[in-house]
Amino acid sequence: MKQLVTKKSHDAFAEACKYIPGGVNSPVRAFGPVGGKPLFIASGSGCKITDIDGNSYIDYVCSWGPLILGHAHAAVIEKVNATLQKGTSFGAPTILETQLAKLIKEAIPSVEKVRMVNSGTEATMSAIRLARGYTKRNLVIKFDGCYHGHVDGLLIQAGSGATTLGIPTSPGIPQDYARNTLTLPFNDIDAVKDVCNRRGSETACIIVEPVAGNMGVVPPKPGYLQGLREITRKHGIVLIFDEVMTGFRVAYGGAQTLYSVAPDLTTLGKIIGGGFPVGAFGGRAEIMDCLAPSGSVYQAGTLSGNPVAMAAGIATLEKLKGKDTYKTLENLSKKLGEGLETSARNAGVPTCHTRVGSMLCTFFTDKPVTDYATAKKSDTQRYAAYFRGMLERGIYLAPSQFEAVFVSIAHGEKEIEATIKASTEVMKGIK
Ligand code: HOZ
Repeated sequence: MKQLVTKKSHDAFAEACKYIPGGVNSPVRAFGPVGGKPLFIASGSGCKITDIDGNSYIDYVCSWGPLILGHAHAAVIEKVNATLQKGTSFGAPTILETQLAKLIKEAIPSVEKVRMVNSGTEATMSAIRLARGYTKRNLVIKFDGCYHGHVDGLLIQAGSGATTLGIPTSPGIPQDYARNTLTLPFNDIDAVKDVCNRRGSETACIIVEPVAGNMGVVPPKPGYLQGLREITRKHGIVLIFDEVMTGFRVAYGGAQTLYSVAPDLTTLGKIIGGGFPVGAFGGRAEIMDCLAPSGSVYQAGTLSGNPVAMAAGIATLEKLKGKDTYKTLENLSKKLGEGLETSARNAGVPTCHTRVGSMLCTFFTDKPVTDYATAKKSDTQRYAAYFRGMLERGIYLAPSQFEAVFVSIAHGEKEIEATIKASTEVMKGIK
């Protein structure tokens, strides 16, 4: 293990802090909860990233999920380059938008029509407005620890950075917004039944990450998603699956095909942009057609459906469609998950390991993690020590206990083995 020299990153961070709040453009990146300072990245190739001091790491953040093909994949770069030469934005339709929409519809049968936006946050915000417009109801039900972007009405008991930084409900959200959001424990179907029996007729939508990925990775209990489908159908509530993280990740058709539950609306992002800023929301045509200009629910965007981003998304999905992609991802991820679990067990460190496809998590707790309350029992100091030990050995994990490990098809057996070896060493030193 060589001593990490990160002086250039530290200097760059000090400079960034002069101009950017907290020195970063998204809070979890600041490394606050794991100690130390963020690394500034110079380049990425395959499953590796290199910082501006020249240190190279096996990357399991993968830009927080989008880079399922790895960094700078040749097919993506080639299509993006070709598209760039023809212009970067027109604010008018291009054929690329329809091509990506068609690929999404083919992959996710519940999506009959889809609208492109610029981020996952925009997708959930728009899907909720649409659900409200469609049902003419106001109430939204979400689940503790699920994160749906930084939308006002959804930043209540939210996961991801909000949990990492201990901000359960952000200041700046008017009481009037918060009043229209009910939060319930994830994986507790009786709680949903109970609330819907009392307030179902006021409820516009239930929004859920079908596999929670922003309080660490928490899979749905068997029958939970089916239960949500039955309750929402009974009460005329729009069921929204937030598949920004899981879409094209846990299966080509997302969590909804993996668990065979069709929501009314789906939000997407990350992978469908191939590393560019993209989001999308889609679903039943009857609901989607309520959007302007076919309907009266307003939603718009100058850069929505941007040709360069569409090109990256198309190249990524085309590649993912290839034979055995998800089998390869599953095998690599299984090996990694089992190896990490063994490393903890052999060192006597109490941990709970979760995995759905190529999304994994090591929670530093001895109890099973099934929801936000149990996820929050994790020892974040131990995670921080683990994170730092792994980083020193060239493994780049998310700088927060409450995020996922993402495996890409660019990771190979060699990197998985190196990661397990590093984990074995680090776990031995965890107090
Ligand atoms: N919301 C992302 C994690 N779930 C963080 C995005 C970022 O910092 O880039």
